[in-house]
Amino acid sequence: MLGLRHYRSTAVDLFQGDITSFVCDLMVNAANEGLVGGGGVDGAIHRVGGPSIAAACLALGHCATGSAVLTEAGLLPAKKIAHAVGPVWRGGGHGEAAALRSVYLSCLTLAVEHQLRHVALPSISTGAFAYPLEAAASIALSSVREFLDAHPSVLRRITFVLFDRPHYQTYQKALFKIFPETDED
Ligand code: AR6
Repeated sequence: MLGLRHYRSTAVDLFQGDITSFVCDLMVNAANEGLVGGGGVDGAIHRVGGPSIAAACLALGHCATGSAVLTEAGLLPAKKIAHAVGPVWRGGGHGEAAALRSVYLSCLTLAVEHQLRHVALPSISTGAFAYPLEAAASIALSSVREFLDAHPSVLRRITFVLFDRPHYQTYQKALFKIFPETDED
């Protein structure tokens, strides 16, 4: 299958489409520090998920760049939502790469802590936050690999849900580079 790898007993795969209709345990949102909702994935998640998600975000109030917080999933086809705050691209010299790695690791850590075994993630920071796509895809997939090296056999599936063809193709290249072949251990 195109866009699928097995690594340390976890499937890592790619899907092109709208994350709000993707059935999973943990759905990741690309949020902002104020958790106030916005455009892109965030707008779609709040629109489809209904007002209980905004109420839960309001109660939490804030999430630092590079980390993620959990809320209920409202009407979305997931058990929980992780509101993940990626970095705004400011030229690359302001810790953007470290923050992007950290936000992916935070989401996966929350998944393990809450026994959410199928995680769906968007391409964090590559929309309104303007992170260059190729570099972001490489960090996304290498963070997943790093996480699976440290936590083998816990998560069942990690799916990147990419909205458009250029994102899908760029993530596919990164997937094949970072996971050169399926490991059937
Ligand atoms: N499903 C999957 N991917 C999507 C969807 C969707 N429904 N909609 C957009 N994308 P962005 P960021 C893609 O801007 O860069 C918000 O206003 C989109 O094409 O959603 O992290 C927040 O409130 C792009 O590839 O997130 C923050 O203020 C990717 O998702 C800010 O934007 C990320 O684009 C966060 O910016």
